[in-house]
Amino acid sequence: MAASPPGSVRSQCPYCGVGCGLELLPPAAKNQPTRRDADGLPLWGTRGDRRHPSSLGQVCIKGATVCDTLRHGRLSQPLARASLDEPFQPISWDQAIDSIVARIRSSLASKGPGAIAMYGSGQFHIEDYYVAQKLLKGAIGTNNFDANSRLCMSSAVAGYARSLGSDGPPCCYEDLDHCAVAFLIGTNTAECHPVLFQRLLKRKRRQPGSVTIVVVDPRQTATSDAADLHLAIRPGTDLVLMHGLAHLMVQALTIDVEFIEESTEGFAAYAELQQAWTPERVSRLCGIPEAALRQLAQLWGQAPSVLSLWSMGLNQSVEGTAKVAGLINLHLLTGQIGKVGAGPFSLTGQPNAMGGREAGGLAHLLPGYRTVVDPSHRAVVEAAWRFEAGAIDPAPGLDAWRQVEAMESGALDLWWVAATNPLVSMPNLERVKAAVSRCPLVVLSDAYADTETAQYAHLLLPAAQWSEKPGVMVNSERRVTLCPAFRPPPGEARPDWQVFAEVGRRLGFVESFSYGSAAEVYAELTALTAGRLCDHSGLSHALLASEGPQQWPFPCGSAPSQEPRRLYTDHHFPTASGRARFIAEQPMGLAEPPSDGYPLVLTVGRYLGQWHTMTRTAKVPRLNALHPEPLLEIHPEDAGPLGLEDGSMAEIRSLRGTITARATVTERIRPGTVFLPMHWGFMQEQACEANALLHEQACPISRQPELKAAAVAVARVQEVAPVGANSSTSAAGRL
Ligand SMILES: Nc1nc2c(c(=O)[nH]1)N[C@H]1C(S)=C(S)[C@@H](COP(=O)(O)OP(=O)(O)OC[C@H]3O[C@@H](n4cnc5c(=O)[nH]c(N)nc54)[C@H](O)[C@@H]3O)O[C@H]1N2
Ligand SMILES: Nc1nc2c(c(=O)[nH]1)N[C@H]1C(S)=C(S)[C@@H](COP(=O)(O)OP(=O)(O)OC[C@H]3O[C@@H](n4cnc5c(=O)[nH]c(N)nc54)[C@H](O)[C@@H]3O)O[C@H]1N2
Ligand code: SF4
Ligand SMILES: [Mo]
Repeated sequence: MAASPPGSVRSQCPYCGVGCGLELLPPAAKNQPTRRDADGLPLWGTRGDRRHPSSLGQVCIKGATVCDTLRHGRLSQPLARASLDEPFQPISWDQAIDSIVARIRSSLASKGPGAIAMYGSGQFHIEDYYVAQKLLKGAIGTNNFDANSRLCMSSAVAGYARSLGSDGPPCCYEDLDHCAVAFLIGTNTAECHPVLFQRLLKRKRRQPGSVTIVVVDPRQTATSDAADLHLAIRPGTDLVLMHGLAHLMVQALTIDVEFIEESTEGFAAYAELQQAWTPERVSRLCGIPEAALRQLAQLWGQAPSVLSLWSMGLNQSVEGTAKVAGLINLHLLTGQIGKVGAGPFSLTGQPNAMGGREAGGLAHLLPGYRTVVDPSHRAVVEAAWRFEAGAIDPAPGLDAWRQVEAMESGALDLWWVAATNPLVSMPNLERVKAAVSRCPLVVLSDAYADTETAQYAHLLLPAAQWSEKPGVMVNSERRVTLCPAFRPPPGEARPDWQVFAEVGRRLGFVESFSYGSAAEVYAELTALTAGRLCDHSGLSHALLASEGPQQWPFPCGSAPSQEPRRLYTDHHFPTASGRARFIAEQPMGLAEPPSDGYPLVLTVGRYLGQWHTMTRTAKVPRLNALHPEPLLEIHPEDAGPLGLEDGSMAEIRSLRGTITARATVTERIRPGTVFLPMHWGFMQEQACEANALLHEQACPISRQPELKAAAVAVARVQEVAPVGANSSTSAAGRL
């Protein structure tokens, strides 16, 4: 291993939920060419941190280029305007915070706390998340704090809680080295969690017979290219597939009767439900050969260990929670949980979406995996925060989409958006634009200046981002990493938690919000997790700095260790009975199935080299070169009758809008399904607002919208637009 140069810093990558360890190399380090950033400051170098147990020195192209994104286009001072048609003017932090506090006070007096809402992000550090909870749920008295995790992980959160009694992925990355079957469903791991995928591939290359990779995705992807078995199911039919697998495994008696009897409940109802899901019916509904279904059931049933990995292909659905439960059912049926190489493992999207869950960062949660509806949970948190009993509202607050609806109806006075870009990432974008335009005060805390959401804000607050503020992040395998500050923030940019704390103090809660450092904030949070499943109480900034990243549970007094920690190895679950629950739910299918007028299903996802709304990755020429433009994937059987050729421009229409994109005609997608990337918002030169086409219907339990499917029609655009002049609904929305 190359020795660490003096002054190098260890941190976690601030992109995906794999949470790889990075080693940041100071600009003056030997062998580093001196490159400079937008301000002429020397650039830090990046390499994988070999001592980080989650990634063992590996890093993907986004992690490797993160330092190139840190300076360009930053917001460096607070900016304000009275109305959306005026230009922004610089103001001081004092004035900015005064105007927020004045609005909160006037809203509290006229409408009550429900007129105030914050929409945060899995890209917050855990300290940002925590102080935001305390401000909204404690000091202001509204649970209207939600995060973009609602669009991302909320079905996994709800699914784990329903089936196992608590949120919290039970597995470790090390399970990839031991599983006999890797079941990848609704995840393009190769592009979205690249370092994990490479770990699996490397094993497969070294010992080809040791693991069988199964991928379930309506598209052929870089992930399915490595699969032994790829089931290109019809979008939205995953729960049908899972019931079909259960049916076959029960029939073949490849189930774990002892585990079912001793560690689960609800089996009878489940066994009855899946009787109807015969292989013939399932293969017809899913649009896959019956032989492939049988092959998979046999594989799973006979495997000594099955590890399932999933992400948005399951979560982003009107039956997202049922799909997650459907997958967990299969693990309970076969006893594939709480042991090495096995378990239902949701891959977290963002670098700290996990930490957000632990800090209580959704509208129904409180810190320490607690909920607002539980009186004893509220009492513990109120006491810890030293607010009066009853300070926390017992009703869940507005989730992401309901915040939009509240703006639409005029119920919200203040919408504070932080570390997310909803004017690209929310569904039904034209409706979002109209709703946001009605809100009297829209505040945006962002690190970058020209985001789509900034075009709809009145007040822009410059955020110090990763590398400029110390804080903690938690990755998909429950590993907690300290991310130190090693560069100065630009201009007047401040850490988000400091801004939230300042608002709390100016509202009169001086003592509750007088933190001296991020370490103090973290210490307060860890105390609130003591005795809970997500126990951080033995962790601190100091311990993480000296001992390196640690997995939770880490109760007070735990010895630091690199040994993998798994949950539920004793087969005892945090439900009332101590047993895990089978959930018997009938599949419902898509909220908006294809119809005569809109005969295709549009699905929307990601490219390897771009991160969400491109505020960071679009600043790296190497990443842009990987994907020069957004492309509509369409099968030749669908493209042919439309006269659509490879490379021609297509118009894509849904009930909510019309956009254009260049078509790539490919057999890699299922006939009847088309695909667009989510990344290119209306501020991009090649705007392609996929989310203008999507509807907002959501899972009734998790409230996660169905961002993976909407019915569309595609037509050929007669005039081929020159590259860079890609028109879209966006033009109308651009201010
Ligand atoms: N490069 C890159 N990596 C990222 C991100 C990024 O923006 N860029 N974002 C991060 C975040 S926040 C997240 S949440 C994750 C997301 O990670 P993934 O969920 O892996 O990514 P997506 O591309 O959104 O969707 C995954 C796959 O679901 C498939 N799919 C669509 N409909 C269905 C269906 O009905 N059933 C099944 N089985 N599959 C379906 C799509 O074809 C797609 O290939 O990625 C993280 N990593
Ligand atoms: N159709 C469709 N839509 C989707 C999805 C999909 O698969 N399909 N995926 C959904 C999912 S899973 C997700 S996670 C969302 C992601 O969607 P967004 O959250 O909207 O995407 P990002 O571009 O990551 O936005 C993060 C913002 O935070 C800023 N930022 C970075 N660091 C900091 C910081 O420390 N502080 C502050 N204040 N700002 C910071 C960045 O500049 C950027 O503007 O999109 C969702 N939308
Ligand atoms: S796999 Fe994810 S966490 Fe790891 S370097 Fe790539 S983007 Fe960063
Ligand atoms: Mo996500």
